[in-house]
Amino acid sequence: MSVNRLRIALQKSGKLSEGSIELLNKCSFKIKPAKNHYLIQSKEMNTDFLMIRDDDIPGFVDSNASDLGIVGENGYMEYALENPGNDLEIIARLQFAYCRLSLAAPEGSGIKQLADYNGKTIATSYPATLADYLNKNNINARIIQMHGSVELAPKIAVADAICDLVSTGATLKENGLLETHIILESEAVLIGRKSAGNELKAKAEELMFRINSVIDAKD
Ligand code: PRT
Ligand code: ZN
Repeated sequence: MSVNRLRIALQKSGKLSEGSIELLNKCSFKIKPAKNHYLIQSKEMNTDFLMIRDDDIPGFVDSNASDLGIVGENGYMEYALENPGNDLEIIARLQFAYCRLSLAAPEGSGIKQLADYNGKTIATSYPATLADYLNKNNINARIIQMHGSVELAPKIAVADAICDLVSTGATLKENGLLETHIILESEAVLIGRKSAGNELKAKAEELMFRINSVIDAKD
């Protein structure tokens, strides 16, 4: 077999994709995304970029369908908690796509302190991360998983409160929700496998050398 190509999974389109592509293009990769292209090949470091949904990135890397991936720390954390014994590690924090995973409750609901969440129902797209936080803080609440529009859950009486990603806070405000507790601070991270062999580890280091030069130039 010829020398293995380096496989890097990126979000195809969404809040991580632009930042990921911009960062890598500053590292000379020349990625030009196109609508139906799920594979983008680059001569630079003989790389295959796999353009997929962000939710699929941790699983791709963990199961060796990709060598590296760029994902939100929140997505990595959810996967890691859902899959104990996984082989993933964070190789580097990439300083973009900053956000936080927070608990928020409707204005006037009376939910302010963490203890106020006892006995309540909380809607979230991050059930494992929320359950872990609630357990560690001895809070007993029911968790409802939603894959989108989490901020609408209290309005339609599906939940008393939510746990969702926040960036500017505008979405919470528009929906009459008050942020009460930050569960996780997140940014884009480069992930890989702990058990990766020496050849792959060396490639990841070379990539990090390039990425760090870009990040350092920005600071
Ligand atoms: O299609 P695919 O599954 O790939 O994308 P997606 O829709 O699941 O994810 P996407 O693109 O919305 O987010 C990808 C990642 O970007 C997240 O996992 C975070 O790591 C990061 N990120 C950074 C954010 C935000 N900022 C963000 N503001 N992800 C989501 N939001 C949403 C949030 O859910 C809420 O609806 O934006 C809204 C809040 O924003 P503000 O500015 O109103 O507070
Ligand atoms: Zn997603």
